[in-house]
Amino acid sequence: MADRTSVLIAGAGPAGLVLGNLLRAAGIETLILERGTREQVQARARAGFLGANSARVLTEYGLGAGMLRDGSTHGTCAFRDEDGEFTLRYDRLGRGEQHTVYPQQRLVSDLVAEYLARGGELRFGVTITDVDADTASVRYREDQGRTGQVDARFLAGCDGSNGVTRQAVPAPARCARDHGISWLAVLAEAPPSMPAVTYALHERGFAGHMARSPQVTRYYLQVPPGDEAKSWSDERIWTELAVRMRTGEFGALRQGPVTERRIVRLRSDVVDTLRHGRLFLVGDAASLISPSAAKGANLAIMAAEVLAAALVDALKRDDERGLAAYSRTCLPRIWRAQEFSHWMIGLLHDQGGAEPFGSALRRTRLGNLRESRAHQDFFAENYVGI
Ligand code: RFL
Repeated sequence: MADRTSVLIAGAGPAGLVLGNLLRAAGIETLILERGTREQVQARARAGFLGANSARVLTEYGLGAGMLRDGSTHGTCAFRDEDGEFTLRYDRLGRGEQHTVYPQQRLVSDLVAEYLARGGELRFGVTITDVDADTASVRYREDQGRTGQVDARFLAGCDGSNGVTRQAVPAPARCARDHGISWLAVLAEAPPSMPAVTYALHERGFAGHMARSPQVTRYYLQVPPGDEAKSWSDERIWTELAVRMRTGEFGALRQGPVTERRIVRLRSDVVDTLRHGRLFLVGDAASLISPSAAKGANLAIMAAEVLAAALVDALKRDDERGLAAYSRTCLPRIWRAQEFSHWMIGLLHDQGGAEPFGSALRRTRLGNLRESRAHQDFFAENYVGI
């Protein structure tokens, strides 16, 4: 016999866990099915930069204790290129907002604990294999091999960009771009080397520096498409970072062991209707966004809040207007983040001598950001906001 619940949530990432917590706070019955183990989910180091809206949602719904205790606020970023370095105090530009830096794995651990404390049901090691958006039912397979079915009133697809729920959406409803750029994403057990997020533009390719905690720093290196992470030894990473970060001019990096290295292809896509029958897509399942502007987890939290309010109205007050408007409410915000993320890709990468026109445009965009208050306000508003 099938299990029953009010809202079946596929996936225990930021999207599924924020949604689950908000629904539990309203007393709604939920079940989260998650493919990974609890340890795997709580160890997945990805995002770190939470925008102002994310910090508000987490704080307002009682999910922000860890973030407020151990996170740090950032309101400055720096750009380096052949013309030197300049710093933007984005917390004094645009809407005057700042980031809170709190590693995603810490946030996910907090959200799992709080969801369980709120009486939410969460099964790890369970892979959803089939989704029926019209009847709101899923079939699953447990790691031990047992299979089963859950029937729900509503389904929330929070299973990421490679999940199964977005496959229940017809193929033509997707809009995608591969930017043809790859990054080596590195986590190093080394304190941050600079007080701010630093974007280094260099003829050898982009390099980025982002604090994650007082002991851990994320670095990015643009690498040729098709490159493999295993060809980047610790030594090669630090040598290349030193060149692109122009350490001779700006000071050495604080080095430490590299604990994670992986290739990230810069790709973006948007599913153009986030509702199909009784299925609602949230987070990366709704829209994959390149990490160039650190928006993915922030979009996930934004949509989770919108969907939670709509589901509460539907289930408690029999009012489905919020559900009917879900796509309309979220898509403009998703596209705005996509547009800015794409703008950042243009700012951070060029092909040097191979494409001099593009290179000159890139330098001009950076020059505008260096000199024009209007460009700086545009940057600040989009960088922290959604
Ligand atoms: P997630 O986090 O991918 O979670 C989906 C969950 O669904 C599970 N799952 C399934 N469960 C059951 N059955 C199935 N068939 C399933 N298929 C999948 C998975 O195991 C997983 O647990 O999606 P969610 O919740 O939408 O959250 C999205 C964010 O994780 C993502 O957008 C961000 O990490 C993106 N991102 C960043 N976002 C920011 O806002 N700020 C940042 O600073 C930032 N830095 C980053 C990033 C992403 C990165 N990578 C690796 C692409 C840095 C990097 C390097």
